[in-house]
Amino acid sequence: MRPGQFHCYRDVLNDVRETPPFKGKIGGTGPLDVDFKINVSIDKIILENLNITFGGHSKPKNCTALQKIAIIIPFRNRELHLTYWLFYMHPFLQKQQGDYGIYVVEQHGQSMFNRAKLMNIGYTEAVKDYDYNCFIFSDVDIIPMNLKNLYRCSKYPKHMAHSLDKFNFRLPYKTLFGGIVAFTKEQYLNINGFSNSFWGWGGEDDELYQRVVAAGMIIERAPQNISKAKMMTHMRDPGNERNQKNVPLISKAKFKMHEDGLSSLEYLLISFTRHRLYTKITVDIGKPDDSVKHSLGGSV
Ligand code: UDH
Ligand code: MN
Repeated sequence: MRPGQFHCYRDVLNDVRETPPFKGKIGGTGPLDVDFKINVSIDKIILENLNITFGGHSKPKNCTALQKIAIIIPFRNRELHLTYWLFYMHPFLQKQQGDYGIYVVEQHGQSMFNRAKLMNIGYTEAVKDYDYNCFIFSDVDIIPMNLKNLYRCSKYPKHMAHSLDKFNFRLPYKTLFGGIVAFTKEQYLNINGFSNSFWGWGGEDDELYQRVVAAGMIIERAPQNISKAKMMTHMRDPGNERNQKNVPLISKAKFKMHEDGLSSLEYLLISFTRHRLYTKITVDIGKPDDSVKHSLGGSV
């Protein structure tokens, strides 16, 4: 911290819930009007966020942030959703005095989507890029509706998408841990990240919850009234069909977590490009059979 600088307001690692809501000049308070019908364009967002440096980084000017936050977004073919996300989230994160960078991890090709593996890749690439200590893994289509919903890490892994318009702002089941989750570096390493074995839609978030529990942690959720968020409505994407075969993997988390995750992550980096509003990481992650081949010890 430079002499004369102060820690940012509301930014004490492990204790974000204790601090009071924003006051005075630091951004706004309370609800945001999130609307997915308005016109948005990348050029307009750039003009409205001139403080952002290439790769989609920003840090507060008048204080030193304790948390350095990498936001990891799994991605394929959702350009419009990403544009809305950037439109709402850059101002949001700056108002929250975030020292943050945005990483959009794009799965190359047509093979079955693997959201969880993209998260692990985002983590792995982000730690090489900057001294991050907090990782927020977010779907591209969910926008918080209240500035008090802090994009920060906490004492325990934090679930940040428990109050979605899609579910009438209620938690559909207690162990839901999808959409947006926040982990400190330590917490994420502690569970060896996500499983790499979930291809297609579903289950990887439930398995992540099991890892957290198996590692002796609990999950945190901010109060429901400040955690409201909107999800853009969409159809299921081609190449991300529901995979019923994933279900049995969930209960095995406890036994598999140390061999399936960050420690076993394999991918081919196709490109790492700093765009004006985000860093795009395009990767070839293989296809479901590849991992079977590996576990059988090479070529089959
Ligand atoms: N994602 C992509 N591209 C894809 C698939 C998924 O970018 O082709 C990413 C994106 O960040 C998305 C996230 O993965 O927000 C999760 O996928 P999802 O949004 O499809 O998951 P969700 O649970 O949708 O929201 C389930 C299917 C909705 C069917 C609704 C029918 N009424
Ligand atoms: Mn969605």
